[in-house]
Amino acid sequence: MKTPQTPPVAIVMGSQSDWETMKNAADTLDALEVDYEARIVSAHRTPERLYEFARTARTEGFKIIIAGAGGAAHLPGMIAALTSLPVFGVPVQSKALSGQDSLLSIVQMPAGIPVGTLAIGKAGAVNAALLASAVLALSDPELALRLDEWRENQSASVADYPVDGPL
Ligand code: RP5
Repeated sequence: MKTPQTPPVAIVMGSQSDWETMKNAADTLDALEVDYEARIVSAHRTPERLYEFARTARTEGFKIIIAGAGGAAHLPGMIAALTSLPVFGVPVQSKALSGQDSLLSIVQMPAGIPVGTLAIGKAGAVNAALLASAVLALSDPELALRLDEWRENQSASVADYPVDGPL
């Protein structure tokens, strides 16, 4: 059953160590005034938590799941296997392989269970939040306006000409 307190977006990550990356998704949602809940759910270390979260996500009231993980990054795919909610995967930059392992683990889903996969690291986390907001904005005109404003501000922040020296 949908509870009014449940935010539309769940940000889940495989480890506390992923938060430095996934906080960029949270900060972007904050800027767009989109509510979210952030949780640590490890496919490997807390598989029962993963099952419980993914199986109940829709009835809890979540609409979109942003899932970040690194290395053998099964989290986004396993969540997508257990719920038909949209899942956006963020490959966290790993130490051993700089996130190439995370990217390939998340992006190469077999046909039938989609994970919308973003770029490795901060860019992916920010864009996952923007994409989630764009989907929610389909049925939220005020959010659509905030998203347009966010883009206008981004455009305005880009200088016309490069300058020498540090920024
Ligand atoms: C993955 O293993 C996590 O998503 C994290 O990116 C990676 C390393 O986790 P820690 O060893 O830092 O907890 O499951």
